[in-house]
Amino acid sequence: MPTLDICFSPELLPLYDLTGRVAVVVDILRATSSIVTALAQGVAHLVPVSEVTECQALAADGYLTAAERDGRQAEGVDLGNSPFGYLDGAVAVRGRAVAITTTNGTRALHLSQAADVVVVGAFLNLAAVAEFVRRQNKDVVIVCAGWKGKFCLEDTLYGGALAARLADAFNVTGSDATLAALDLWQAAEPDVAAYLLKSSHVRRLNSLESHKDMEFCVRPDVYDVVPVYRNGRIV
Ligand code: 3SL
Repeated sequence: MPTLDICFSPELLPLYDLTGRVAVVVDILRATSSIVTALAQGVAHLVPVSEVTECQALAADGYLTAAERDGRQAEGVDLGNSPFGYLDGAVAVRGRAVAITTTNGTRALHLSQAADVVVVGAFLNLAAVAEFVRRQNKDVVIVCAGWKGKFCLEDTLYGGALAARLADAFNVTGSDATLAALDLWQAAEPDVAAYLLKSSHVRRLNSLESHKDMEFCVRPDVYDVVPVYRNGRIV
């Protein structure tokens, strides 16, 4: 039986061997939720980059630009990091390619490239990712983006939710990280939004008046897209 493990922060990735494994990269608030929403709304592909300047430079190649730092949209770009940027119609996104940089999510994607397959996970596509991972029949590491290298509740909750969905087909009891995430998930459901009110990221987003983003990002199974990060692109 393949194993499912959870890496609580990109800082811990050197302790994990991703070779031959599937990495499910998650940044519930909000990078991976926004990426899933973008592709579900018809974005052609996304290119995750490290720096805001790199992102801005790609505008010359026809890219829409999406950049966030400390929860706010960076200067001189088309979009921030809210999933509603892809939904509210203010920017026409269908068919466009998007260059994106965020504080933690795009970094976690870059650091996970040693995996055989890198998948973008969110509550929004939980069932679709679970189904995709099942079909791969490989060991899985869920890579939590965290916040500036630190543990965060919302990504860990997602890890617990995905582990619970895959518990019949994967060994989810082999690591304390997965066991802890499963316990956390049990403590939080069914009202994940209420549970997350105490989290530091939700307090941070609320101070930026982005509460509706959190309520949207914890909705399960809204989209059936499974974004895969390969050769520098998320498709
Ligand atoms: O860190 C990230 O990648 C972002 O998702 C953070 S925020 O939700 O935009 O504040």
